[in-house]
Amino acid sequence: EESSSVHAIQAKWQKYWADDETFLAGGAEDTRPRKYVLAMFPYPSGDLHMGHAENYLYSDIVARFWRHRGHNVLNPIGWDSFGLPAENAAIRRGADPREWTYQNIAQQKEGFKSYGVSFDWTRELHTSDPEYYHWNQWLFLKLHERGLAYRKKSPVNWCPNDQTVLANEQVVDGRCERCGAEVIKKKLTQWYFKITDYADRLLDDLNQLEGSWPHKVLQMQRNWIGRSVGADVDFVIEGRDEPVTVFSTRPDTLHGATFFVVAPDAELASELVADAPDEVRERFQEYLAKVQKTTDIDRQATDRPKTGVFLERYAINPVNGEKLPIWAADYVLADYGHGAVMAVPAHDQRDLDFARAFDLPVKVVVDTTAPITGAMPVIEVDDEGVPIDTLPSLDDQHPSVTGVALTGEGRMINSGELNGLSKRNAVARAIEQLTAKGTGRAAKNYRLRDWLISRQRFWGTPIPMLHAEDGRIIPVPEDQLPVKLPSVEGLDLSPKGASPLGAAESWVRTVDQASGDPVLRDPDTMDTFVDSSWYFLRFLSSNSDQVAFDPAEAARWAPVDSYVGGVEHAILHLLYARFITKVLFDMGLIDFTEPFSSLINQGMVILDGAKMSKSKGNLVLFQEELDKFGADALRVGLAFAGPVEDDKDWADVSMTGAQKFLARALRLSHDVSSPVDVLFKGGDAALRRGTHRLLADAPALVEHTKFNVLVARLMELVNLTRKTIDSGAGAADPAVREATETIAVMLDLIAPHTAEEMWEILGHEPSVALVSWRQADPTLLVEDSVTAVVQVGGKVRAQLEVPARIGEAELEALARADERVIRALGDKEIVRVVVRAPKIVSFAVKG
Ligand code: ANZ
Repeated sequence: EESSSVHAIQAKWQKYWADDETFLAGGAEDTRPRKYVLAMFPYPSGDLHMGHAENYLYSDIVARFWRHRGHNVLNPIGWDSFGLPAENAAIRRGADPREWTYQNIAQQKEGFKSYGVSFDWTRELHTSDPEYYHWNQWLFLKLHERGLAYRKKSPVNWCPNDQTVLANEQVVDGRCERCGAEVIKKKLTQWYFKITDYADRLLDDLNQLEGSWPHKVLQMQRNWIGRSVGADVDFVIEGRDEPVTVFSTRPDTLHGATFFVVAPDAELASELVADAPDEVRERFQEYLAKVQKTTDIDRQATDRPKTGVFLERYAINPVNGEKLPIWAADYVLADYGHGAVMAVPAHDQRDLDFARAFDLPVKVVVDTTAPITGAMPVIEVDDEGVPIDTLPSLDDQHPSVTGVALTGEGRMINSGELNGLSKRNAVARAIEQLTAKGTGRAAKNYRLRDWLISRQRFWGTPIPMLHAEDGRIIPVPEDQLPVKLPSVEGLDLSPKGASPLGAAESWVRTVDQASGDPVLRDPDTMDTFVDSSWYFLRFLSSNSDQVAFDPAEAARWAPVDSYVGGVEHAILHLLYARFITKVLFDMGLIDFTEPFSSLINQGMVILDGAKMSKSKGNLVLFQEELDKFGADALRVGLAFAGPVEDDKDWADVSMTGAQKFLARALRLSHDVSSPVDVLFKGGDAALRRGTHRLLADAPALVEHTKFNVLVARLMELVNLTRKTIDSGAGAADPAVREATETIAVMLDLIAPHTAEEMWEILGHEPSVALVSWRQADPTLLVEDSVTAVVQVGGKVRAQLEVPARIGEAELEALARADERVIRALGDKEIVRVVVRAPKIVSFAVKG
């Protein structure tokens, strides 16, 4: 019976909110301060799950909070609805990916509505609608105009299972992020976005976010961008016209270079062995074949025995003319730096391992035992005044003996003019010398690669480019956008290594309007991370067919004030969105350079300590929990389950506890018997203090995302209110109404249906969601109160609730002001006052 009334209350208020349009964001004329609250939009993979329940609860709490604080709040929702799962499901069933996608969207939409999320539904978007992907294509053309979208042939990550390329960011531990298949390298011509042009800004602007984004996420982004600072050094190669450049973070160690290594799979390696003796060439080819089957992860593993082939060629060290043997070895990667290194085994562990494996010389050029602080070392002497050799000697530490490279600070030796300099000064000096001689220059290098955006799949945004027979590539004119996806009818979507769109003859074959030439459409679709890189701006103008977004609206609402989502997006999505934001800034369309001012990462909902999954059969189903306990109990259960960023074990969550709490809160509103316009003055002091302490603390609790603490505090206040009703003061005490109204207004963040119902029962008009939070009365915020006893002529006349830390004078003043004390004193003469704060005030009287 209770459950059916919970569902009736739910339905009643959900209908009210929809009819009333309670959660629509105010327009340009709304003068309240604005807040843009956003949860990462969902992928329509099926029903909502418990992860969604958590994610959208948190953003909803924040959105509701700012409405109560007098803000005009935007909290929109849409679907990230292109992508592989829809396509794979369509292939399995021989259906249209559209059907699966939009059916799931409808289902999830119902889920959100029955969960009581305060979305502005008028801005709903789906990235798979032509009205949306039109603007992906526009964005592509803009990037192309600015030289930021380009095609190149290079080795790409290829998922043999999904038969499509993957961005670097989508390869996790050498495997496809989606399906887990081992990723291989394939040489293909593909479209790229030039994110590397923005590497410095993407890195440096992270400082703006310090304190507002989780530290871990900032660090992951920094590592991903991976800026190294050092020098490019040119080496002449014997018998080759052009010098070869290497990148080094340690140009100070140039005198310690004893050999030279090229990546076996770099073109340079094949070129260098082209004229080598047959035997060398064969050995190299054999090695190369092996290397091509090795993942980059394995190649970088430090514990792997070093392998390589001597190419019987030599490089000349630009600082001393020494001949360095050139090796091909797989610990050097083809696509980092210049694909070749100067090897300094004394000071680089990888080079040292290699030198020891192949018996190559090791030359120390930094004395790491030398002090670098400038202070003279203290030399201990024995009884005869002979120095005790306490400092470690360089001989004992020689890397060829210890096998440990000397990577620490020290002073330069065996390095000509650099001798005596500290490592840091030597780096700067070496770069000056190289620059002066024209054999090198300061250089930076990044781990970040350009963003590969072509995908050989159907269910995505068509790339708006045309290919002429003569090889010209022609952008589709803006006024001909969107290039819509063709019907799926007659197309074979199964992975074949080429885009299924290529087979849609009547779609692929078209005519270039300008020249009248027959042309072919680019058959690839865009990585769906393009869709999500700017969607937060589309919400601001989601119904416009004239612009991607209105810059005036962006100026009003963006950047997003609070962004809520999973830490699994710490790199990919957030990096791409930051990049596109900077491009739009450079285009003059927005006036900010970071899209998300603050970021909240939620933990996972787990069961019995394990991640929930269909295959493990340990799923807690959102819809089942919702049907059984109701939206509010589910929301309370989740909010109370622990700190936002922690994983929450559903086995530890008491849903019946959540239900009971809500029933107790609701019952309070039924019991309140004071009139709706009663003044909140007087009444039970302890309850008033409880209410005002919560009023004082709650804003900071929400702003610091301590939602679980807020629930606990609400539970406390519900109990205290009940206790007050039961203990004499009764339901007519204005303090009881004050507490119950406060509970209703705050409970709206967590349990909005119950809150609306309470508010109505208490005699108010809906919606409680738009009621401002009251200020706490500072006089009621005294902490740790104790009871002080006031005696007059040896008799207890009054008991006072006072702060534990009250002073003697203040306590005496309070006692003298108390009506009961005034009455007891009458017109007697006070002969002596004894005050023992905070416990006793005793008046000795005469007459
Ligand atoms: C000489 C040297 C001496 C180096 C020394 C280091 C220490 P990070 O910090 O990751 O940027 N390197 C350059 N290109 C490479 C490639 N394609 N594959 C593998 N290693 C490569 O590393 C930069 C250092 O990694 C460079 O500095 C180079 O080795 C190596 F005591 O140059 B160094």
